[in-house]
Amino acid sequence: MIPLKENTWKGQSSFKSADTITAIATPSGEGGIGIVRISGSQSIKISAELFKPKKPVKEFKSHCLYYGTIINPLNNSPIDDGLLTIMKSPHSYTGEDIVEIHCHGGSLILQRVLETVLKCGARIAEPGEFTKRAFLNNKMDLAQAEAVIDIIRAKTDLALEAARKHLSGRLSEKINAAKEDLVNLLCHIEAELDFPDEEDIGSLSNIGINSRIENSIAAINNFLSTYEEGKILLNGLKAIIIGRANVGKSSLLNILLKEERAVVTPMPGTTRDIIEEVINIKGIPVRLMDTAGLRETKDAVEEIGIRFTMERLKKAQLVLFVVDAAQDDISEDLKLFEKVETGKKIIMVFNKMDIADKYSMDKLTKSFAGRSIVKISARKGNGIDELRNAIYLSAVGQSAGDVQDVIITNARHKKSLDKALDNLKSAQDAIKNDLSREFLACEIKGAIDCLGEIIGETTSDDILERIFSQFCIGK
Ligand SMILES: Nc1nc2c(ncn2[C@@H]2O[C@H](COP(=O)(O)OP(=O)(O)OP(=O)(O)O)[C@@H](O)[C@H]2O)c(=O)[nH]1
Ligand SMILES: [Mg+2]
Repeated sequence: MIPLKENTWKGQSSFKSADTITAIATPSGEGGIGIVRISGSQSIKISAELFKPKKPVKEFKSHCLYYGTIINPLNNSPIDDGLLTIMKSPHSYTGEDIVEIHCHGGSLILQRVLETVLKCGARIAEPGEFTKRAFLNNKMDLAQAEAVIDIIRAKTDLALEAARKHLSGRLSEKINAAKEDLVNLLCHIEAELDFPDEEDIGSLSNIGINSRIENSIAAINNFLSTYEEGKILLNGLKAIIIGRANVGKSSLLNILLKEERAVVTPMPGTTRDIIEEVINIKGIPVRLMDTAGLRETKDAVEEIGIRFTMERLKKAQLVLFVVDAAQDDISEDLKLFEKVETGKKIIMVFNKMDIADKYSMDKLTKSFAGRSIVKISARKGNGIDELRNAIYLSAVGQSAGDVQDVIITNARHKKSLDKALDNLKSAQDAIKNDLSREFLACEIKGAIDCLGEIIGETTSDDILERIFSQFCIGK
């Protein structure tokens, strides 16, 4: 039987560290309240030395707040008045005894409280060490621990919602379910290999195995299909405004921004450089790029601008392809569209609707039939809400603002899912080529390990180190 991997950090039983750690848990700068956090077996003993309440600290109930004076135990001089709460093991964030000292939120006062805690025997926590301890004490898995960073760093409502769902364990549940299906399949295959004569086990046909692998591939593809959307929720959407010269690209940027940011003139070739601005569409930051109109030109500066436009196009996630709806000849727009259409999401923006006639409109509509089309007048401001909505929908995809049950936002998770998919495809090849079931078992095991990496069961120690080092101190 091939053993499944397990990381060496995490033992089978509850993790114990000899050190009691401490850090300032609130951000630097001035604030009403600042918190110094202590975690570990000595935390209650340490707090009893420096906190002087009416009744002794050792009589404090867990999860209650007590008022007292924080003192320097060397000379009994007061440092600050404050509140203290104890969260006894295992019912705490780290699973260890945690003490939080709430004092006034000035950097000097917090520093003095921290120094006193250190003098009483704690050591300063490394970045992410509280969460690392929570992970090692099985209070949360790795995907949940990563969600803690995502919550702290969330810049949009939707990113926050996705991170909250990960922290609640929804992602881990789904990954575990996908993993469990493969573990069951592997057990059956290995039982057959180990006990070929045992009739009770029942033999699995190649077709049966293939269809179970197919189901797992579909489940993994389902996760992967949410990644593009997940990246946008986390980092915002890069949208590029593209079109022939003079179609109204800069006018569109200005009206979306609600300010006269880009120069607009009736002369084709006005914009030379890329103009980049961020707008907020229903909580999603959209980085809009206005570009040089694309046309044949002998002007060296304009030519450079056009080259920049094509380079930026590669990096954009959404193209707003602007067409002048009032013009009769759209042959150049069609040629340009062919160059731009590279599998990216495109919204066709028919501009200058205030002066467009039925003839030119019919021609345009027919040429771009089946595309997502929004009709606007950048000059009059018509159709802009519809365009904002279309941009928003292209960013949030099918969820239309309701964060799906599980959405992949983390590049590490995507990589593990990709690897699991490769393993399962190799397993299918092994069936197709009639290779021995050992090969098959090995590939399925590889896929199981990759899924285990996401929740931290099979993650290598250096990756664990790297993940927790991204945290801030005090979390
Ligand atoms: N009637 C009408 N005119 C418009 C509209 N939008 C833009 N224009 C005019 O079209 C001309 C070109 O507008 P721009 O926004 O500079 O066009 P552009 O695509 O950025 O042009 P380049 O930077 O040269 O590529 C200006 O005279 C605008 O006032 C519109 O909705 N209706
Ligand atoms: Mg322009």
